[in-house]
This record gives sequence, C-alpha cells and structure tokens, in this order.
Amino acid sequence: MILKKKYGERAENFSNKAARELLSLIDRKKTNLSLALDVTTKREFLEIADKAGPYICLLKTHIDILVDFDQDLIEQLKELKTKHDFMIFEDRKFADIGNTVKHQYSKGIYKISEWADITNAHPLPGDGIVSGLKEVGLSLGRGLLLLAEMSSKGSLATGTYTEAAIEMARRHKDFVIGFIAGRKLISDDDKDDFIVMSPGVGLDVSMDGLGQQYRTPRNVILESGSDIIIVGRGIYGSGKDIAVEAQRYRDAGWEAYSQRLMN
Ligand code: 5BU
Repeated sequence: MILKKKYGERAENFSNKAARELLSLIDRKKTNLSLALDVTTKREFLEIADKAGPYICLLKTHIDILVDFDQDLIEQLKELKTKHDFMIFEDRKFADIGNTVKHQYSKGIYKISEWADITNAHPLPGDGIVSGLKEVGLSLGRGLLLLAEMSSKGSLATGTYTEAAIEMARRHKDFVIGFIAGRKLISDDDKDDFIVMSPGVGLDVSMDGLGQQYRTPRNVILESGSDIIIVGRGIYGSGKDIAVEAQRYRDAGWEAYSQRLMN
C-alpha cells in the first residue's frame, strides 16, 4: 500500500475545516489513535479522557450512554480538548431522513453540533441524510463520516452498498470528510481524498463475544491503508493502566504508518 503524502500534506486536499484541522493535528502530535470512550459515568469519562488525552488525535464519544450527562460534562470535555490538543467525534450513526437528523444533530439534550467536530451517518436513507446534516454542520466547520463498512461480524455494509457510500461521499465533498471502514476505499491516484477511520482494533484479543472483530494497528494501517485506528476496551478495559495502553496503541499506530511511508 503506497502512501504518497503525509497526513499534514493531505490537509490541502480538503476544503472542510474539520478535516484540515484533524490532518494537521495528527502530524503535529504524531498520533493516529482515536480513543472510543464507552463508559457510562461522567467521572470515569473525564478521568479516562484526561489520562489518554496526551496520546490521541480524536476522542470518540457515545454521549447518550452517560447516565449522568449534563452541560458541565461538555464544558469539562472542551477544557480537556484544549488542554491535550485533540478533536471530538460523536459516533452518533445518524440513520433517518434529512429533516429528522437535522434536529437530532443540533437540538435535544445533547446538541451534538455545538461540541462535536466530527460525527457520522449511515448512507442507508440516501443523500438527504447528508444534506440535512450539512445544513447544520457545514457553517460550523464540522465534518461528517459515512459508514461504508462496519467491523462487526455479519455486517450488511459490503459490496455495492460500500460502493454507493463512496459515490455519496464524492457528491458531498465539502462536508463528507471520510469513512468508517476497515481499509482504504479509493486509490491514492484518485482525484478525491477521504480520511478512513477503522474501529475494531485490538492487540490482545480477536473478538468480544457480541460480534465485534479485532484486527491489529499493523493490519489496519500498514496492510489495509486506513488512516486512523479507533480503540476502546483495548485501552480502558478492566485493570488496564490507561496511559500505558494509550501509549502502546499510539506507538503501534504510528509505527505502522511510518512503515507504510517507507514502502
Ligand atoms: P471497542 O471497545 O474497541 O470494541 O470499541 C469500538 C468502538 O467503535 C465502539 O464505540 C463502537 O460503537 C464503535 N464501532 C465499532 O466498533 N464498529 C463499527 O463498525 C463502528 C463503530 Br461504525
């Protein structure tokens, strides 16, 4: 897998503010690690984010699993973002018609568009989902990822569905900055550039008993040409030292990228 350009150099391929910032941040901080922070209390959430913060480019949230969510959590999250220099990705997986997702993105309790630099959507409903989210997010400098593939066993997002996701992204290049997928989806010579983020990454286990399937940072970045590894329980699983594990995944992800550059 040949990589022609470094992360930072690719920033110029994007008009989207979030994409440009993320690619520059990855280069500046030398980390392609995103932490999937799936804990259910505010205390754990902020504690882990603070410990892993120095090693990540992107904090991935599922804000609706917090049992004690409040506005103060968002204020503290923003402080950690500045303190550690990372961006925020709410893994909301929007999946409805444009008019509905517009409200889900900007309103309700969470007001995702106010604090999440990046969010994602299933291409399933058609282009309207992107248009609806774009109405809210583009002027705020936000970026969207389309779920072109999923890491779970038996995922239906394959073949022509994945191809259609790529075509949808091409039609909305100003707002769609990339994909959730397990591999690079378009060639380096393509006129369009997209950032690929891969969940289902772990160094110690191969599955979780509920359909999740894990591959290593080397598989994902070096062999499959993805750009960002998303790691959750591999970092904060029971008994783990958060900073040690975050550093381990950061190093593995960066090593895989460095090797890809040399190829
Ligand atoms: P884990 O603890 O590393 O298994 O967490 C993986 C995270 O990535 C979790 O937040 C999932 O919701 C998320 N995820 C995923 O695992 N697979 C996918 O295809 C997508 C998201 Br999309």
